[in-house]
Amino acid sequence: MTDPALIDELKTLVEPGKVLTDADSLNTYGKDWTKHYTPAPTAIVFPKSVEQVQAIVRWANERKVALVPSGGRTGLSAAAVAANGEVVVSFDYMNQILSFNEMDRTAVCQPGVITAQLQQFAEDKGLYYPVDFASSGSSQIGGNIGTNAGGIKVIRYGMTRNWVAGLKVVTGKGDLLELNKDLTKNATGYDMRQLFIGAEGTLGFVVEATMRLERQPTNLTAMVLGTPDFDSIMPVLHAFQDKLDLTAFEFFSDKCLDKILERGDVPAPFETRTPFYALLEFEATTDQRAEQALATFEHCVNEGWVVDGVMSQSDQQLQNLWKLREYISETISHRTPYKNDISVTVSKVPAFLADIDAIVSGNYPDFEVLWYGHIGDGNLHLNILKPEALSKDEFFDKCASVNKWVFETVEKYNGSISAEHGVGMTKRDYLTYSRSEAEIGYMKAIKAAFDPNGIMNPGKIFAV
Ligand code: 2HG
Ligand code: ZN
Repeated sequence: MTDPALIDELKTLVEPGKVLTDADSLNTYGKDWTKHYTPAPTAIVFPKSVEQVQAIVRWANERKVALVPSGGRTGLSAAAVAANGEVVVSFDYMNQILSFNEMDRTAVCQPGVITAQLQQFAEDKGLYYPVDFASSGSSQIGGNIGTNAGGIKVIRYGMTRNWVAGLKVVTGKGDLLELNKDLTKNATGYDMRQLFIGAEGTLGFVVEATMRLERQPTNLTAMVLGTPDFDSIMPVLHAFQDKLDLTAFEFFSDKCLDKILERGDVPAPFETRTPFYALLEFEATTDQRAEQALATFEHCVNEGWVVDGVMSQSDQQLQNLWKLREYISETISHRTPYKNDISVTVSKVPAFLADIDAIVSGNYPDFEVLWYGHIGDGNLHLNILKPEALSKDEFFDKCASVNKWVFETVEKYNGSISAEHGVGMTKRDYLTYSRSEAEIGYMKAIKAAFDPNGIMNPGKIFAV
């Protein structure tokens, strides 16, 4: 616990009322969507300027106080959880888009800008911010940068990393650095901007980010296709990629569709039920593109890879098809599922999924296993729902062995134990399945260079 006397010092660094210590605030700001940890921060501080962030970090260095950055708290790896008396630094009041450069197509954002706010801003300017996911209405740009957030459009646009033109950061030592100066071409040695992206606040805090914007896509059109088995999905991906520039290629199992339909507010894509579904999206810029998509669909049916399908004819239909995929995580969240967010190269996906599925269902036939994710990127979300008969503790005990099998398989296939949700606390003990001891040694040395006192989000990515 941080000495309460120090909190009075902290109060002098920000505006009046911008340090909270009441139980409600500690509980709210001390956790993210992982829900497995008990939040226990000492205080929440709300800086309003770069200078205030710098003052907080310098003070924390002097007093050896651990700081945890807090954005929209939608993370799924406990990177923004404060469970050890830390001071949480919330960017809720640094939430402005400061400027826009039409020629460069960039917007300078404070870290607390909500993802959807930037998406709307871009749209108002006739442009597009392409990083998108179900939590874009609450997640913040600073958090997206901290975790290198991915989402549903990565197959076309890449991860958050691709959209950061420049960063201002306050390092763990309290220095203010301006990284890359928004340049497209810059060959002056180490690109430290990229180091801070995905660092989960362990090197310093992002205090300003210049985000690139893109031309708006035209006439986005989605198809949902029912496949007779899992192995048919990859040939479908291949067939469509041969003909079209896809903006998304997702999948979900029939069990996921069951959960969505049980909600009662999302229509079924079509009557036929199949074991798996692919959801793809493309720009139907010309009639020819839509015809190509239909011809590819017919080809997939003739090959036996697709049983039934539907193509959106309006914006409303496009949105309804997306709900089938985007609502899954939220729909099952009340069951506190065991989760994994894993990836391999696309060519390895079928064997990889089959291996994991066989191990889990072979050992625990009573587990309800839900598969979905960004399969066009090789990124699978494995969710397991707790059987009624097991208590939460019994369930999570059994899941500890699932973790081991899953990560051993990830290692065997040269994959990642965290494709897009980050390492945080939930994956830190498994990092060696994806990163060599030597690599981790260099990572720790980098952390020590930027944060010699170990005050920046300690216990995240690596144990302290
Ligand atoms: C998604 O793709 C999110 O829906 C959440 O990354 C995945 O809840 C999950 O497992
Ligand atoms: Zn995802």
